[in-house]
Amino acid sequence: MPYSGFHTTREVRGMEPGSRARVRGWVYRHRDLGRRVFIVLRDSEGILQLVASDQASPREVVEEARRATIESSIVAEGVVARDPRAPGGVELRLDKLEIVGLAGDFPIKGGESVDYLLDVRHLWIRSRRLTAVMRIRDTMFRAYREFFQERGFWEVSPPMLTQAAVEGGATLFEVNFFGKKAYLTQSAQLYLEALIFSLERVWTLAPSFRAERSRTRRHLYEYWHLEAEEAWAGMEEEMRLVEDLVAYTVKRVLEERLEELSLLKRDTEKLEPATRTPYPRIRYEEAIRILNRRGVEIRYGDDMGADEERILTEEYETPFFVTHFPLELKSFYMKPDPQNPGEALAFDLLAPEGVGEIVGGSQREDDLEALEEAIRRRGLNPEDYQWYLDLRRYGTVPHSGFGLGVERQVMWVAGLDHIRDSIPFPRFRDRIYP
Ligand code: NSS
Repeated sequence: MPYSGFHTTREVRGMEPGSRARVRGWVYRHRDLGRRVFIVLRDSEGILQLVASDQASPREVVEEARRATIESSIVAEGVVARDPRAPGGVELRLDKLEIVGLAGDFPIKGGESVDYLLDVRHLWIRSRRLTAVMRIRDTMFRAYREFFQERGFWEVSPPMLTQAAVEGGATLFEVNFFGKKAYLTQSAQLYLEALIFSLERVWTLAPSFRAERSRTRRHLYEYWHLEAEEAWAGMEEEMRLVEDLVAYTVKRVLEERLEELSLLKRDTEKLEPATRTPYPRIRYEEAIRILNRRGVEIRYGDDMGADEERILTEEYETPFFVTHFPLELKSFYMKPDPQNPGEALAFDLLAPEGVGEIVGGSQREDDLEALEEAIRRRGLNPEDYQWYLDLRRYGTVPHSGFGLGVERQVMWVAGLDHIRDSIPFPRFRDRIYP
């Protein structure tokens, strides 16, 4: 049989009984009842029951169906019939079947441990659960791109190999670059800042790398980072951009990926409120007061970790901003609030349901001397940042930007309890395989 001119399982489920259909895919389930063999076929669009029976199918088709092991690839042809017991209420009664790739004993049978499933990630990636997440992820990528195109942003491509830290030295991955030290990028921000002086509004979607010290349910060592930077924008404008972006992408997923969300048993009513803006805004000092009221021992000036964020998220049904952090908690490039110079014009966006921070953004320090001073105060070497300081030497402008952790957003939208399943091949400290 040729491998073109096929129907997807989804198309077949919509066809009239009695129509002829040709399908191709992989054996997802297999049941041999002697005179009848049931195969549930999986393709990128879903599943479909195939039946080969002594009564209705040629003998060699029944035999071939019997031989088709789990995860064998097959092509098949037959007549569409309704059957309330079949998944989706439709089955295909076969008169042709060819095994294309006969599978050996498949190493995943159900009930395996998380660690084992990470070892065989290259096979587990075929699971319906991960397929649903990957489709949601794709919808978000499309939505990001459409959003920024509609808003008049230019998409740019910063380097992954860099020469200085953006987000502090502690999480830098070092690379031997022909005998010189280089690093894997933590953020494209400094390069995006260089690009706003011509393009004004830029964005990118690229990997970032963080040698995180602790293993948590929301940290990856390699993640996808959506970042945007705008000339002539202050913190307020930037927060409006961020909430519009997040609301837009959630809306798109709710419109286009309901089947996948349902397969993942995601309660979509909990996502619905996030499609409406504006999101609540609280200042850092207010967040500290809320936490104290909830019995958390945290003082003004302390950093909020995952535990504190989780408690805060219980106060809101939508994502919400925490703003005006103490300057010393934040990165060197953030602009102090002129009204209150001990606080940064910075914001985090926290996702509800315990997820916590998905976006970090700020207005940038645009004054040359203040920026040099901030670099020094953090024990960084201004020599490493000369090109970045040049951006303040030649036509500096007020500007703001942010970074969104794509996997954090996928984790929240898809309702995953761990970040590992929001990316096809997660990188962890103790494993870079597969
Ligand atoms: O460190 S951030 O908070 N901010 C920046 O990197 C800025 N330079 C971005 C910018 O303004 N252009 O990281 C931004 C987001 C953060 O809110 C998380 O959602 C995500 O990046 N992030 C991560 N996701 C997964 N794993 C790890 N390790 C991780 N680190 C940050």
